[in-house]
Amino acid sequence: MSIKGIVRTMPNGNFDVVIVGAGFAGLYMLHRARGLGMRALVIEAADGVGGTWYWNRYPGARCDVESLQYSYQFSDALQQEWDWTERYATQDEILRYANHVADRFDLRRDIRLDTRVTRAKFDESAGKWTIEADKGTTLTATFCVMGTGCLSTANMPNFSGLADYRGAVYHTGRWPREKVDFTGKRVGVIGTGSSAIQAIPEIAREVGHLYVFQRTPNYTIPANNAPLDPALRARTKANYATLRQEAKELPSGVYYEFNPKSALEVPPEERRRVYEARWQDGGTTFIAAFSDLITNEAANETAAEFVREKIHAVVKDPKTAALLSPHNIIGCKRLCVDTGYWETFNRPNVSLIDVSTAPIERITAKGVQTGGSIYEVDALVFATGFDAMTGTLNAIDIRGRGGKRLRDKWAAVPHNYLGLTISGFPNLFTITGPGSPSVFTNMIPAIEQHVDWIADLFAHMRAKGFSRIEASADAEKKWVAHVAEAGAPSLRSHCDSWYLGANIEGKPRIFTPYIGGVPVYAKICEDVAADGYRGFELA
Ligand code: NA7
Repeated sequence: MSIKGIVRTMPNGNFDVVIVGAGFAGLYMLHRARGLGMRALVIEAADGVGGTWYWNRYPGARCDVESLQYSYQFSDALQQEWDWTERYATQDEILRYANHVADRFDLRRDIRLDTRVTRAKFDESAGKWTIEADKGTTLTATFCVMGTGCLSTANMPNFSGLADYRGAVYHTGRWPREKVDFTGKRVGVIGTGSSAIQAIPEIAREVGHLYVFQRTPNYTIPANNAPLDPALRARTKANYATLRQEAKELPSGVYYEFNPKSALEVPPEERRRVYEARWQDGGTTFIAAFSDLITNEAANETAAEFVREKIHAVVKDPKTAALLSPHNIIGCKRLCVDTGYWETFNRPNVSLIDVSTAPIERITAKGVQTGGSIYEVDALVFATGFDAMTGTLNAIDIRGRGGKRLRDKWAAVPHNYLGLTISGFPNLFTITGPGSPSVFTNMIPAIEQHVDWIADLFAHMRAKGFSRIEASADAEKKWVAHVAEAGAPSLRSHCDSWYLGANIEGKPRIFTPYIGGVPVYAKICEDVAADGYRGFELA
């Protein structure tokens, strides 16, 4: 019998903790809960572990954090034995890593795959959560931990006529397991976000013709990806403890070199030299070229202009180069990292279609209609992003005290305390939830910090004989105000991106992640715990 089979035969039942999602958050939470001797179960919608890296299998998918940093640090044996092969790991390699972790720590026997959680309801009299999933699964648990990820609910624009389209339809965030063969086909990619920017160069190499439907041009920095230098890998492994600690002391939680100077305090030649060096080095470190790129519009414009010049230098057709050139804040939307993106637009089999002024009107049986033309395509790739950070939690019918629905509570603002808990929803935890640094840092260490905090809390509750914890309304109110206050100085909180929910029609525009920096945030969490879990009611 397969391991999956064994898990599937587990009866419905009562657990100390039910964890939703078997991505990096769910896997580590299970490991820690088990270490505390808790009866724990992970429920996962996919038929494999890996979360984001299970779903985002589109061509060219890679992490934009360097592989030596994008990994767990809770087990030194694990970080010593695993060998990343490239500077930026591919989706495939990261998924293999997640599977390795699941095997190495014998996690699979407590993971129920192929099961989607639909409801979670807090029963006040029993002090337990009832978690319902498809296939008739009903579980009860003292604690419910959501490890549902920040970018896991695909955004599928509701274009009229889509149902009539006769070609194949894909979403980058729901890519099929089997290889999609685009050889010689006419393919349309909708979107020019991070996923599209990674996928477009790969797809262009295969297709007969590629149409890229661009609504907003985006900034991207070359990855300069390469096989990992074995000497660097060995050095990093030898110094992992120090390097990980250094990363934790940086606002982004990622160790790259920060320049404390303002972009405006140095002469233009010096500025250009710094940008060029960062450009050559590659990756998101570009945005740390000067200290004020994300707080001062004039400083930001110097970086934006540098990238626009690069686009014009690479893209041969000046009209296409102009169309590809963004004029918004660089770093407002998450800075993309690419391999050969701008160069792809020099290919004769690639056309850039501007849908900024003439939006996509409809999808016809044969293709995409915009600006009075129909672009006939055999396949359509939606690289249209996600209902980020709150979308997946809101898609589950989560009910707290008094039957209050989370979706209703979050209708205007995703109220939370520390991005980890929600007042009115006792014993419920959101790993890398809204109001925490999550997407502004390195996700795996951010996950570990949350899981460790939750596990320490479980241990504390057991030691003190508590079985229930809830954030107070007052602590929650203050935290939401603090998140907004921390976000205010950043240019990011004033421009359109999925950080604000601006990509989803009708979604309230709230700058959702906590941008006060990793060390500040970690210290707050530590202090809250040290202070007897300040802001919480324990019973
Ligand atoms: P993103 O960054 O949200 O990008 C989605 C893209 O899809 C973006 O270019 C959108 O244009 C475009 N889009 C969305 N809806 C439409 C419609 N209706 N018409 C035309 N174009 C549309 O998602 P990604 O998956 O690329 O990346 C998400 C994160 O994953 C990324 O930031 C990394 O952290 C990893 P818009 O800009 O809204 O005009």
